[in-house]
Amino acid sequence: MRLYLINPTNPLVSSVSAKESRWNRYRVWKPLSLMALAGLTPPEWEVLIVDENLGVPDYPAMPRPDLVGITAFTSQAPRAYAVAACFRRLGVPVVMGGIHATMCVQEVLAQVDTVVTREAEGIWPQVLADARQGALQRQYDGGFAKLSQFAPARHDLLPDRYAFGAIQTTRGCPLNCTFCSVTTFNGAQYRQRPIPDVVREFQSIREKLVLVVDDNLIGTRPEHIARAKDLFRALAHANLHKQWVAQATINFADDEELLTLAAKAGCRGVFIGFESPSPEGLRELGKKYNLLKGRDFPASVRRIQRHRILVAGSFIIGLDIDEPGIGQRVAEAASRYGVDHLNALFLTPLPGTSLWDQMKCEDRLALTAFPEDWKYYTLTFPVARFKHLSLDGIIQEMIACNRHFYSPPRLLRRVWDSLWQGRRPLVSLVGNLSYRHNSRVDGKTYADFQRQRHGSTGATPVQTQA
Ligand code: B12
Ligand code: SF4
Repeated sequence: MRLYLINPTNPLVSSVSAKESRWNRYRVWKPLSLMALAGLTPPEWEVLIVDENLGVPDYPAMPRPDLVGITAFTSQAPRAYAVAACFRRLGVPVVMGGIHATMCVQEVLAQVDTVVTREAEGIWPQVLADARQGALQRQYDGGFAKLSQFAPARHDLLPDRYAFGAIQTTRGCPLNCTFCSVTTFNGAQYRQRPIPDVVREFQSIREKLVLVVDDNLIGTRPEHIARAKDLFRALAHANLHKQWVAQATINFADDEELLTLAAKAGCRGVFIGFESPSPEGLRELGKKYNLLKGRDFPASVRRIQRHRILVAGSFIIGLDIDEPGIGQRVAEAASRYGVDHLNALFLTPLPGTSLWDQMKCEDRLALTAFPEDWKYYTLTFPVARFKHLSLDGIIQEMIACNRHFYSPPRLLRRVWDSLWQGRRPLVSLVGNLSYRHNSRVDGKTYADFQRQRHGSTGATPVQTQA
């Protein structure tokens, strides 16, 4: 039995396409969902993982599979449907799972033979058994998996062309921020994998650099932090010689011992969601952790950096309280906090979030020609109607934000600080140049976007020169 597992590309997310530039090797991340599915697949199946970010194959010319499994974030849905149609024309049954299939079941059912909602661990062997018998059902639900029953992901199945390996150690988040899908998708309960399993799987990863995909590696409660410390001790003890980056909330900075252990275990960078420069913005987004009394973001960032861990800060532009000038304010806040990289994104209603429910109810979704328009739901296009910012206005704010933060003097200043403080100046330089390059590409992309979507509205052409 032959199984193809496919990660569809989104041509609009050019920054993750390996072919566009050599640097993109550092931004093409492994599709861990498919590696996890492969790990759950019994040996009688011959498995091939196709990551279209590495190139799109000529499917009809390949040996005919018995089953195709497709994963998709919402922004990948249109391409996922094109791939599904291609295989269905060949008479091959197609199963789709992952976040978009879970949030938009009816839409996906119209495009594929079978939909698997939520996590696959508890149901995938059953789906495969049914497929073997030619008795696939239309819909399965995997529920929330017991992480102690995780099969290790198949790290051997993808080619050697990624800079980063990938691993997951926890699932779920209790915080339920309005714009985020994680609490609905993976549940409010924070579930952790047994530490020996994580260490073993880490050992099986070829790459020296690893992305820990957990939404919040250290969790929120004292027992979560204690477990994170145990995990870091175990990773350091295993002497893996890996360097890794992870996502965490700002409470990562609150515990000196945690930081010391993380650095010893190989942590070299964290992505932290600061989201908004103002408390009103944080309240609007339900970002409770950032609102805790006495929170001092510059001091928190410095504490993390003292352990030679880089901080990438994420902010969202387009909140109901955001007015003209927000782009500059975000860039100034990010500079004041002292983050090494800034990742500014448009407020985007994604299906399954409370933001989606609110905006849909208020008739504020601007791009609704679904499924085609899903390709714009990448957080890098404005897809909604914003309270105080027009479409042109918010694009100009985004450009102003990146232009300010990644201006040559500020960029050099950050690299100099990194050098002076004995951190990682080269990584800082490369990261900053690559973000700057990307924001300039985005400028051109916005111009195309405006022309295509709103050309008839007389939109002002955007200024792309940094
Ligand atoms: C790692 C990650 C990335 C990596 C992607 C790596 C990759 N190629 O997969 C990078 C950094 C590139 C990325 C980019 C983006 N991401 Co992202 N990302 C994640 C993150 C943190 C973890 C995903 C992961 O690897 N999980 C581990 C695996 C094992 O779990 P899984 O993917 O859920 O798969 C399980 C099930 O879903 C199911 N399953 C999945 N696929 C399939 C297929 C079949 C056939 C079956 C049966 C089952 C099945 O089985 C798996 C095992 O249980 C999630 C958060 C989350 N908790 O999901 C956000 C998340 C998926 N990302 C999100 C977003 C919005 C994006 C971006 C659009 C925006 C951005 N700037 O971040 C871009 C999109 C890029 C694009 N190509 O269009 C949203 C998606 C919401 C949505 N409705 O689409 C999430 C949920 C975060 C959030 N805050 O809401 N992301
Ligand atoms: S944004 Fe982060 S903290 Fe908020 S719900 Fe999502 S994963 Fe949890």
